[in-house]
Amino acid sequence: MKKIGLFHLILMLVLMISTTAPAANPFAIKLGVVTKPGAAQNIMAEKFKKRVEARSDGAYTVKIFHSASIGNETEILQQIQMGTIHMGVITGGPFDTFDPIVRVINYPFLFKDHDQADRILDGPLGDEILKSLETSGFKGLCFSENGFRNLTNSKRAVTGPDQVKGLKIRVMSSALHKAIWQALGANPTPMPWPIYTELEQGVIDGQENPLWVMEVYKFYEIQKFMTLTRHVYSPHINVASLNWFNGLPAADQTLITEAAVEAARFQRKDNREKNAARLALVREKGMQVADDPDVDAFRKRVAGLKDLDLYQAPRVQDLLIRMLEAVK
Ligand code: EAX
Repeated sequence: MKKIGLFHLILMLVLMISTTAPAANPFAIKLGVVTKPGAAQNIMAEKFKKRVEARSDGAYTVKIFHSASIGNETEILQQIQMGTIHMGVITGGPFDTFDPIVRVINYPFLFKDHDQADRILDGPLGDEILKSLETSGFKGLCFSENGFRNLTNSKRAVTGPDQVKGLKIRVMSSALHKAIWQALGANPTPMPWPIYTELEQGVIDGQENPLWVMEVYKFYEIQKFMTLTRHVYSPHINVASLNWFNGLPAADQTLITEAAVEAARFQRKDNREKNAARLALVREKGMQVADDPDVDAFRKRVAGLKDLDLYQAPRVQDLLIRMLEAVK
C-alpha cells in the first residue's frame, strides 16, 4: 500500500464497511476473463491494468484472473453483479441472458467493416447499449473487440450455407448465436469457453471465432477448413460492477473510464494489424481457407432472425430498427 494516500485509505475503509461485498477492497480491482495471455481480452485487460495503476499512482491495483480461473463468462458476470469481482472483458454472446439489448450488436452481418463498427459502437447507439446494462447491475465502460467471427470445421470445405447442413457447431452460451446457426442449417451446441478438447475429440465438428483465436489457441492443429464468413462482428464489453463503480469518487470513475477507452482503442488497432499475418499462418499450417464465400446466401438464411422472439421486447426491437437504419 506504499503509495496509497490518506484520502484513498479513508475512502477504502468507508467503502469496505458500506459495500455489499465487505471483503472486497474497492481499490484492488479484480478483473475476470476466460481467455489466456495473448488473447484479445487479455491484451485489453493488461493495457487497462497498466494505465490505471500508472495514472492512479498506485492507489489502484488491477489483478487479472484469466483462463476462466474464476468461472466462465456467465459466472464472471454473476460475480460482477454481486460485486465480488469488480470488472470483466466479456464477449457479447453470454450477455444476452442478462440483457437482451446486447443481441442488437451481435445481429448477423450488421457491420460492414471495422470503421463502421467503431463509429456506431463509440457513438450514441453504443452508449445506449452500455447505459442499458445498468438495469442489470453493470456499468458498461466501452467496447473493445473480439473481431469478425469466421466458421471453421474439421469435416468439409464450406463456401455457402448448403455445406453447413448438419455440422455440429459449438456456439457461445447465447440464444441468438444458437438461432443463427439453426437458421444456417447446422446443429448448434452452446458451450462455454474453452473448447479445444471438444474439437479435438470430435464432440463438435466446428466453431466460429475471429482470426486471433486460430493463432492463440492453435485451432489450425484440429480444424482443417476455415470460411471467412464474418457473420457476426463480436465486440467485447468492458463492464464493471455498478454498485462498486458508483461508490467511487467521481475523479476515479473518470480515470477508470478513460483508461478503459484508451486501452480499447489500442487493443482494436493491435488486433486488426495482426490479422493478415494470422491468415498467412493458418494457411501455412495447412488449413484450407475459403476467403470468398457466398455471403449473400448466408445473409438470406438469417434474414428472418429479427422477427424472432429474441428481438420482440419493445426497447430491443426499437434499437434494432434504428441500428439497421444506421448501418445502411
Ligand atoms: O474470445 O466463447 C467464445 O467463442 C469467445 O469468442 C471466446 O472466448 C474467444
